[in-house]
Amino acid sequence: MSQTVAKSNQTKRWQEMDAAHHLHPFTTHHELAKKGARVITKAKGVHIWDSEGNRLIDGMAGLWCVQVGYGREELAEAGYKALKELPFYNTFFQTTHPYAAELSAKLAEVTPKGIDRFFFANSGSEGNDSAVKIIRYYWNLQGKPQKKVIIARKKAYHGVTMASASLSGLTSMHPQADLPLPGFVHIDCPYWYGDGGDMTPEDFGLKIARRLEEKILELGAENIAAFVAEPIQGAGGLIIPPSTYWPEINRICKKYDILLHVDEVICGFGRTGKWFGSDTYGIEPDMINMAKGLSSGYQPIAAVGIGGRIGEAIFNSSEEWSHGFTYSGHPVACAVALANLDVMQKEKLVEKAGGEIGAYFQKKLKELEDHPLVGETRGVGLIGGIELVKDKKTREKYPSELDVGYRCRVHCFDNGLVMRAIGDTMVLSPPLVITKGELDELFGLARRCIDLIAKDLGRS
Ligand code: PXG
Repeated sequence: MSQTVAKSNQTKRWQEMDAAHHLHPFTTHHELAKKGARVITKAKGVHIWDSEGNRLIDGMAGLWCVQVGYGREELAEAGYKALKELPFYNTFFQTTHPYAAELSAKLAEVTPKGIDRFFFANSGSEGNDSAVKIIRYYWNLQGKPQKKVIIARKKAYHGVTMASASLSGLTSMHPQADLPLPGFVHIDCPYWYGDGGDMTPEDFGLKIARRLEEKILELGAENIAAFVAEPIQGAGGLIIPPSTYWPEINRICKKYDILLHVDEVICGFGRTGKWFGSDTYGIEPDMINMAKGLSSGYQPIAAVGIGGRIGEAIFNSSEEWSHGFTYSGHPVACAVALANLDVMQKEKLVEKAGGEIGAYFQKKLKELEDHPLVGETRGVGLIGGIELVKDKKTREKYPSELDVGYRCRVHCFDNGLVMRAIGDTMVLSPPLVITKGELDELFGLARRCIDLIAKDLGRS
């Protein structure tokens, strides 16, 4: 497969150092060593450049995170200022600093109703791991220590630490580390295009939501601690829930007194056209996890937001809560996150994603459905998926050995577009600052690359 052909000696040197010494996330290393990694050296607005000077439009906002676009002076300056004033201090043992205090208060303003206290971590995975500990602690404080089982979903992605990977329902992540841990179970997810057959999306949404009720009844509500889910499943294939799904999940969690932990790592901070996916879908979370868009990826920071009943339980407990990271609420990360939220509010980026720009993105996405290879497009706000299929009528997929999505992604890279492939679903999640003109560029390239893979498959 093609990759940047190293022309310059500098690129070659970086590739050699990297191949010799760098263990990459989610990578088959012997393949990468043969090809040489693409070296990304700079970024501005919605574009990135590699070390050979090739410019690409970043349809994935990095890894679903650069909401405000690259190269924002406001964020850089906020980070620099904090680095000079208070490069580090911790938030353990009864200390705080202005950045963590102000960011907590800011988050209480923008997060869904009822979420009003925040624990800081450094990654989405750490956030979810912390959430699992909070869930266990909450039920222990309630005198219900038997409420332990956590129900999550197939195709869910919640991160890679031991508990977060156990929550994840992408089964290929499990065997290398003997996961999931005991006490984590997975139910079906609302993937209508793949699994819905002849059902309407609404009927299918209800049927799949009721899998939660079935699992609760099977295991006993007295044993179930929480249900954990992303509003839209991201890394599992951009699975958009039918409109009936979340209201039914709300109902079931309340009826059986199950905590609802919503993983907003991708959907948070405007991605779906409102501040949080929970706002878009009317989800009533007891707890949320956020990362990525919180700092637009400029600094590693995550936050677990907790609602009233969990907050009260922990705050009113007479014992110390035994959890926290050295860098929980790191001043530089908090300062950059604050500047990021400020830009988002001043430039009304959430309103844009939920308004004209989001609508334009969705229109351009939908237009791809006329392509012979495109079975379905699906999206909301500034997130979208394009599922490539062998047969539009029957929804039959190509055999996985053909690597259709991956090959399409290679065409994208070679033609100046970053578009993620999840199986044969191509995914777009661009910076929220993207303009209509840039969306035209993005979708023009996307169509060209789908044409190229169609040609490879003899479909044009
Ligand atoms: N929850 C969700 C919903 C995520 O999407 C995490 C938790 C974990 O966050 P950290 O910061 O620990 O990576 C994520 C991360 C992909 C891809 O290939 C997706 C993520 C990360 C890396 C790659 O789509 N999501």
